[in-house]
Amino acid sequence: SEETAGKGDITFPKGFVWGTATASYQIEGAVSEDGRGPSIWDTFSRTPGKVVGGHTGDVACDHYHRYRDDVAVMADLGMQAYRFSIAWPRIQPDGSGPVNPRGLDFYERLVDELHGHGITPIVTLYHWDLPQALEDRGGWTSRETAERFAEYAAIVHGRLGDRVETWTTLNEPWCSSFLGYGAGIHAPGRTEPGAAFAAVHHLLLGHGLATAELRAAGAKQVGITLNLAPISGNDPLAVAHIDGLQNRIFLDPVLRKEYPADVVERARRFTDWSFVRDGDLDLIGAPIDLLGVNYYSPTTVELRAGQPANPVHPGSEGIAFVQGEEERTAMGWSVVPSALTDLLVRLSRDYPGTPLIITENGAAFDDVLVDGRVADERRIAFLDGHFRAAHAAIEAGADLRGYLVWSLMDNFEWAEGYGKRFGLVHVDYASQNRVPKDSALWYREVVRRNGIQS
Ligand code: GBH
Repeated sequence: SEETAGKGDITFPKGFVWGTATASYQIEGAVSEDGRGPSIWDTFSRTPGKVVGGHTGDVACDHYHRYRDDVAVMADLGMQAYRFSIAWPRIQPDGSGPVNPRGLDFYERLVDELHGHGITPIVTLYHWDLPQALEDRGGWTSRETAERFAEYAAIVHGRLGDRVETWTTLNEPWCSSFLGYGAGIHAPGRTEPGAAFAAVHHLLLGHGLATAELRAAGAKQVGITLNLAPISGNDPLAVAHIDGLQNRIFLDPVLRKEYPADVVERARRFTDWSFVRDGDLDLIGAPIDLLGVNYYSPTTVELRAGQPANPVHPGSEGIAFVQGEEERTAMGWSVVPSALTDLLVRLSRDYPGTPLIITENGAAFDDVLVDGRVADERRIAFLDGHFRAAHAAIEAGADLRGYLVWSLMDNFEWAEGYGKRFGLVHVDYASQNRVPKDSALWYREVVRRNGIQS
């Protein structure tokens, strides 16, 4: 009650949704089971030198076989929602044509298990595991991939549409395009800036075409998840440059039906944008019900003569990326909770009218399992700070509907392999034992109270 509320207490709006998130290739394993075809991440992770330690997702958390246990863990933790992704190569092993019913069966079992425990499923249709057969025909640099993606979306909705209300099309198209086709840090490992811009457009077109399919099929809520970062710095043009490449190149087409003119202009040295056709932006900018925000860390830039381009931001010569004295996670990312407030407030100011949900936020730390316990107080402090920052944004008027922590459990951290642990639940990769960390038990209380009691 008001009387007993302490000074540092915060309570979220009624109906605020709490949960966790994962992605198919990072947790499932079972890469050649039940008719799954190869994805670009199978190929990439098996290419020497691409992933730390030569790790692959072949076994990962073995979630494909242990999903019942994992749902039980979520239920024990009082989770209300679970965001997971569907592996396209399980549904269409060749990326197009014949459907593999055993792939759909798995996700139907998972969704039913979630409902059986009162947990709301939130489906991501694409979290980076493109069928290799489509990459062989150009991947996201090809318009065809966008069209195939829409067909795949319709197939999945056809099976799960009666039991899944919330759909997001893509996870972080920035990573797929700029890390995958521009910098080569992610699959498919191409290093061509021009290809990265073509991938941006075809990913967004895929989102638009899939959204149309989902709408036609009667999907209740449709959205997209972007990895957004507040950009700051002492030079407004440098800030605008990186903000354009990181944030506006996705936000503006989806929420304003246009590419930002300054980004289009600067990218002309890499592409003539001829892949953008009449009508594409109307599809891409069709209304969405929910914008998923993945937030990890802010970016600070400054002008520095002679600075070579950062390969993840084509054309960024002369701009240096700097970090302050803030605490860093095991990934080396600065911990700045206030930047989350800034980001959410900026989104509601610049792109009003679209409800927001945090589809990922979390951190990797050097966790150790001692006597069956992980005392991850740094993760508790991280989440406490970011939950408070989200609450401050709501108080400032942001329409934030929920918060999904990355991640339910330790998993395959892409190019970093298994060494980086983002989980609320510890995974022993030898035994596949799951142990909720102290942060998971702390989070259970936050969810139970719909807030923090300090
Ligand atoms: C998300 O990516 C993914 O959706 C998820 O699968 C992944 O496991 C999780 O986050 C943790 O990484 O690289 O120094 O310039 C987030 C990817 C994180 C990429 C922040 C850009 C900027 C810091 N982004 N990163 S840096």
